Amino acid sequence: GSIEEDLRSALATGKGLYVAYQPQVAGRRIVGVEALIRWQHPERGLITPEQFIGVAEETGLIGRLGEWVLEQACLASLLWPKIYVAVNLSAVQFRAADFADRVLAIVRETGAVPQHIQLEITEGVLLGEDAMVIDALRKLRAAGLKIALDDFGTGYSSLRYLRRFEVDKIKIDRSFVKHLGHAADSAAIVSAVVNLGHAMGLTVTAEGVETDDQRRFLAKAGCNEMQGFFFSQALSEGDVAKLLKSRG
Ligand code: G
Ligand code: G
Ligand code: MN
Ligand code: NA
Repeated sequence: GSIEEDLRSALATGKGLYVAYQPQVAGRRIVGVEALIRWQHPERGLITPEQFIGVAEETGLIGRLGEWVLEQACLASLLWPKIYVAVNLSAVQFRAADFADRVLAIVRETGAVPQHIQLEITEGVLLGEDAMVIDALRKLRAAGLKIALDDFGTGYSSLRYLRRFEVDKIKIDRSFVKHLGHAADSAAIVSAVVNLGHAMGLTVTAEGVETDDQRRFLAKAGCNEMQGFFFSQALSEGDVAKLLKSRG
């Protein structure tokens, strides 16, 4: 069938879709995980989110898909009371008038601690700067959820959004981290973003950390949290539990 048909039935049956969790660390401690959706397609094999999130957005399936991921993440967070679980949100999800209420209902129904749930949004969510989005973010934060600006620095008005919207954290896009050590401008940008984030009282996370050199630079620059293949790939729920246990 088409991706759309197959996604529809995967959502209806719950077969093939699952969530992997990539650790985020502060120093040696695991402080959180990012929920990343995976789809083991019956014929096509493992399909990446890039291949089906867009389809889900175009076909209106993203609402259900997003709520399913959030529910899984909230349930998983109950197993790991010392860390937070971050969930990616599509800009399309925000356009539903009752978006914040639906998120809060899922958090309540699962029994998740709101302070342990982070929502990762991109500039796409903030485009247009409409009052509805501002209200939704305010409502979610008032309930205790944390908001992270994902892929920070890749949009064309990152700084403007930082001033306009209340967020808790910025995630420096992995494209900047990737060039640390090769391009002096990346080092300057990363240092400046860390300082800017701190001046605004935000937590600063770096994504895509793959080498110890990158980790050392980021630590020296004062980056609060890091995520990337240097620490861990995205793991199954069971493997996260094992890792947390082995690390105390
Ligand atoms: O997991 P990584 O492998 O391939 O993810 C690729 C992209 O898909 C990233 O930009 C990530 O933010 C996005 N993504 C992963 N899981 C989800 C999800 O549950 N919802 C949305 N909207 N995007 C996701
Ligand atoms: O856009 P977002 O930040 O949500 O993207 C998450 C994506 O980044 C996932 O596809 C995940 O697999 C990928 N990712 C996580 N760590 C690394 C890394 O160290 N290097 C690279 N290249 N990608 C990573
Ligand atoms: Mn993300
Ligand atoms: Na990102």
